[in-house]
Parts: sequence; structure tokens; C-alpha cells
Amino acid sequence: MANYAVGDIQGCFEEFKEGLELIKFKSSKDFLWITGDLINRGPDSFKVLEYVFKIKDSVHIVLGNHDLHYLNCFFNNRSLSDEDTFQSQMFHKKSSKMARFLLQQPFVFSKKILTKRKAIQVAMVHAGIPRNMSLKKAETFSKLCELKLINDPKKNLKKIFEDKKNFHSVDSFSGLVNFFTRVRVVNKNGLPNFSFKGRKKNIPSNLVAWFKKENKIMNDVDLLVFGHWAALQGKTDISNIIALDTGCCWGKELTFLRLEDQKKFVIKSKQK
Ligand SMILES: [Mn+2]
Repeated sequence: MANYAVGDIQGCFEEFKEGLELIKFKSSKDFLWITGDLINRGPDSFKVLEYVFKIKDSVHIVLGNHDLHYLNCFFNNRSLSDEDTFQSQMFHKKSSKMARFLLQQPFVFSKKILTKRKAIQVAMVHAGIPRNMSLKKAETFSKLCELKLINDPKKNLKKIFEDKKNFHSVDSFSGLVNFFTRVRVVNKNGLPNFSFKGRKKNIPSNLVAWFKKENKIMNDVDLLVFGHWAALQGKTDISNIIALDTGCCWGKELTFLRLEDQKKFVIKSKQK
């Protein structure tokens, strides 16, 4: 039995399946952790969602910004933007159980796993965790956000995209969801700046990568995995905070990480 985490799949079904074959993934005994953004930008969003739904008892997911965007389009009948690639099947009646399934996923997930030598606590988030949050606090807030979405998907999905005045406060529902799913860099007070999307070496001097300053959650976890920031090219320079989005939908790679020994398995993208 092993736990594998995979970075942003974004509809790259062929690379995803190739990776599962490479790691010899068995849904009867292994667990697959998915760092969010299962869909959009790549060619086969529906196939990815359908496959993940099929093996859902062996999968741990956290929601990403593209997943939320799809849910917002689905529940609020929003039209897609020109860059969106999720197909019409995803609005089919049959997809409604998959949309419901996605809607119930957390923003922060953690579990204790057993390595050869000891048990370690591993946590996962799509983009990042505010620096003043213990694991317990992050998971509690994640749960509260999740419940809000389940109780009133229409209203609360809309809020995540439109409540712009609260986007920079991690004390509000929409601000916190945006932090968990979209943050890359923060200012000196730990508050997010959502405009910078580039490489780490180009970060303006008044901003810093969210994981760079001391993060309270690292007192409670041995390993933290996240996705979202493809321009990092998998590098955080911190040994126990691992970036897994390696830009598969942009023609780079899809990265799997075996959590027990942190061995990486990399699939070359078939996208242009
Ligand atoms: Mn993302």
C-alpha cells in the first residue's frame, strides 16, 4: 500500500493514465492524493473527472480555482470564457453527480501515513495556507467553507468570484477560499497579492512566496504538498513543502510523488 500525490492534471487524461501505469497504481490498496485543478485548459476534463469519480474511494482531493470555476459555471449557469476547455458533457445531466461530488471536497486535507521508519502527518492544499494557521485551524476553516458551499452552492460559489472587497482578508469566507485556491505571493503582513503569477526569481521585493516565511502549520505537519503555481517548476527550496504543479497542460510535465519516501515519477506532457 502506498500514497501517491499528483499535481494539477487539468484535463490531461492521457498523461494522468500513463502516470498511474508508471506507479502501478492499484485502487484496491493505494491512495491517490490530487492537489486540485483536475480540469480545464487541457483536452479531456470530462474523462479525468469520470475516472476520478470511478475510483473515488481511493482518492483524496482538495479543490483548486479551476474546479471552483467549473462549479460556478455549473451551478450558476455561467457561460464559459474563451480559454475554458471543459466540454459540454460536463453540463450534461449525467455530470450532475460528479459536480456534486466535486462540491463536497475540502480545501485542506491531511492524514497520517506510515513510512518505513515512522508515522508522518501529511497535509495538502491547492495553492497555500495563511501563515498563522495551525493544522487544526486550517482544517476547521476548510470544513466551514465546504459546508457553506454544500448548503448554498449558488450563492456561495458566486461569492467566491464576486465578493472582491473581501479577497484580501483571510478572515472572510471568500478571502480564505481565494487564499487556499489561488495564492502565490503575500505581502509583509501575510496577505495575498493575486496579480503576480510569474517565476520565483521575479517576485517584486515587497512580496514573498507564501511558503517562504515561517508558517504555523509546519509545526503540525511533516510534509505539505500543493499545486497551482506551475512557474515554480516544482521547486520551493524547502525540503518538506513540495510543489507538484509542473505545468502539464502547458506542455511541461505531470508529477506524481510517493509520499512514503518522496520519490518523484514524472510524465512528459503531450500538450503543445
Ligand atoms: Mn490552480
